Amino acid sequence: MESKPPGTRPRYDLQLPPPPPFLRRGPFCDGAFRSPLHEPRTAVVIGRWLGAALIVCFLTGLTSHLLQNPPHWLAGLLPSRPANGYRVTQGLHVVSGIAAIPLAGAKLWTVYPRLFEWPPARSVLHALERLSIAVLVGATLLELFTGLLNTLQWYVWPFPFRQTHFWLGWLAIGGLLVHIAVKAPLIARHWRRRRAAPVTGRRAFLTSVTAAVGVVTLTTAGQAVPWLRGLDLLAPRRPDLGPQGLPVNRTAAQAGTTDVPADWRLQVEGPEPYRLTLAELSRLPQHDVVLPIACVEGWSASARWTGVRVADLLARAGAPAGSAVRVTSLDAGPYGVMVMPAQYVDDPLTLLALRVNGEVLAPDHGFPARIIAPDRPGVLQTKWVARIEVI
Ligand SMILES: Nc1nc2c(c(=O)[nH]1)N[C@H]1C(S)=C(S)[C@@H](COP(=O)(O)O)O[C@H]1N2
Ligand SMILES: [Mo]
Repeated sequence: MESKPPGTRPRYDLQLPPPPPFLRRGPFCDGAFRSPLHEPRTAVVIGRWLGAALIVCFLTGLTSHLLQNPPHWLAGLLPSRPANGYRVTQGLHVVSGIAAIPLAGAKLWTVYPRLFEWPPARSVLHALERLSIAVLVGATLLELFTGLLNTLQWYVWPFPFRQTHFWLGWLAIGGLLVHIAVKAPLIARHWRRRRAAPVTGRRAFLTSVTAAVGVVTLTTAGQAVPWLRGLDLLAPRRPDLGPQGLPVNRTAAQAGTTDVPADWRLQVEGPEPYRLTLAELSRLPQHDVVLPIACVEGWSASARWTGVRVADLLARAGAPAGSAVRVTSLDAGPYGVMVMPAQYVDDPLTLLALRVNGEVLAPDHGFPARIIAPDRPGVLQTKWVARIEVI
């Protein structure tokens, strides 16, 4: 048994000299941390789960960022299939991010006595290592916190969410990789259960952490995973609640688009520009597609959309094949203008939708016309479309 009787300082892999007498109180006193679970095998087991969750979260977040704001060289290479690709990566992003919250709590609890390690730094290298952990912990906690609040659309900070979340993600993953590299020998030593010393309570602790992860995952994943919908108790959205059985992110009232001007025309700008009334649009060949809206805020929901193919609208404007478009909404807000690269324009699933689930679009879903395209973030599924320009 390596488990120590209460009353001793946690030892980990090194023997620490005690702090000076005047500091030996609170967390610095002998035996301040009584649980035998502040030990490396527990830290390694939870660290593996947490590391996996953070890596999945980072990669899917990067995917989301690149899809929403592709750099110039990438824009033309993004695939428009599989049609629900973004739904899957964004669902994984939010599920792994939420699962990481209890894991991060458990991991920090396991290792936090080391915060009071004495001396605070034994060498320049050791000081750097501790600094990298400060970056890792700070960036990860802020990242998880801002991400969770974003699913609630609750922006309590003065900085822009997306850029902050993006750069914090890089800091966190950088800190994580440095941490794994530095701890590699320790991790290797405690990787296998066979070689780990038994510690009282470890199994119960790990079971509790697994249960906590299971509960937060099962009660929130339903915002994106259809067959978990019934358990969706803690997520801010139910994907089947909202006008026409579909959630709304920004309502027509918020966007100031409740009253569509009586002289609304879809304006198509290209070599042969033209304008169409809603009645004229509805007389063009209509197509039905089943596509999800997958919001960057974590929820997704599928619907049956009916409307005109964007490719047909462009052909009518004499646009050459392989044209990209700029779509402008009646909404003057930040998502009122959207650029769509050619591969989405050409995809027969990409519609200027006039109807959803068999009904004329509700104002909140973009009446009179909205874009719906495969494998794109919800934020680019522009509602209240006024103009489509070939670029
Ligand atoms: N013009 C405009 N279109 C928009 C938005 C917006 O704010 N303005 N919000 C987008 C976001 S973030 C999402 S997730 C989807 C949601 O579509 P829905 O409200 O019809 O479900 O619409 C998108 N289209
Ligand atoms: Mo969204």
